[in-house]
Amino acid sequence: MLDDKFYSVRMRASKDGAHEHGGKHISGGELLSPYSGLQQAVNALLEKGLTHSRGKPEFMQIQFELLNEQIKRLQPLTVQTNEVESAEIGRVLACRLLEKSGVPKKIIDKALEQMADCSGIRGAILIDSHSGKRIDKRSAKGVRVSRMDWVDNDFNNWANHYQLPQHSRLKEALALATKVSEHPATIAELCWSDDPDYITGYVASRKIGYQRITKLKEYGDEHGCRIFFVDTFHDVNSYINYLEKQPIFIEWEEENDTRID
Ligand code: PML
Ligand code: MG
Repeated sequence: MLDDKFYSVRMRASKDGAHEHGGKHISGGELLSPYSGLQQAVNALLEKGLTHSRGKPEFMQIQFELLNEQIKRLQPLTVQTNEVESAEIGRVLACRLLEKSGVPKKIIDKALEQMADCSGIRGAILIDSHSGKRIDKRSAKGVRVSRMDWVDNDFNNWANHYQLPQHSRLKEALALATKVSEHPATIAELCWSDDPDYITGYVASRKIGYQRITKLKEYGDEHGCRIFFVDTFHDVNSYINYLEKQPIFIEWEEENDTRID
């Protein structure tokens, strides 16, 4: 690449006021771009925020910022798709996969009980996998995982290779999950979308990879979920700093793919 300096480009959109004034979250987006690509990056995020199934935004912020941190390059997590017939079966499977990743059953139950109070949170909530308590102290904001990207062409080759959909949604979710699971404090992540027209979610961890579950809620439901189960043996502040600040590029090359099917 000719440009060696990269910028983090971020967007957030809401309606009925800005997020910090209680507005409804509509859309968010993250990109990494060289200076020469900033216009295209800003346009892509503008388009994303303007055409969202959660509604028409009345507030939008797009910002870019030069990165001083070294960008880390990661291979995507391995992906499996689990077809399920109902959201109920999907959630039972999600719990099994979380247990398999090392989260105790009683902690999963406790986290899911807290989900009801967490509706409307736009970032992730962090749950201590020893006590089941929320530890991020970020109230309605949650923790926004930022500064990660995956070049479209590289993602499309990867998706072609594994016969997976070439959706930006899958690209963005897998980039985020790969970044999150790379940190040793992450035991597992559970996520489903807050978009009413998208019902596939996933459980991800280093142990089991990125396990898509085709139904985790009903169509029309605008309640999303993003929980990180955290090993609090690690320092929580430096973990949050990694999630928010460490720039990550996902890269995939067929010849370096270590996946065993
Ligand atoms: C989101 O849209 O906010 C999350 C989508 C998660 C699932 C993506 C997929 O694997 O299809
Ligand atoms: Mg969404």
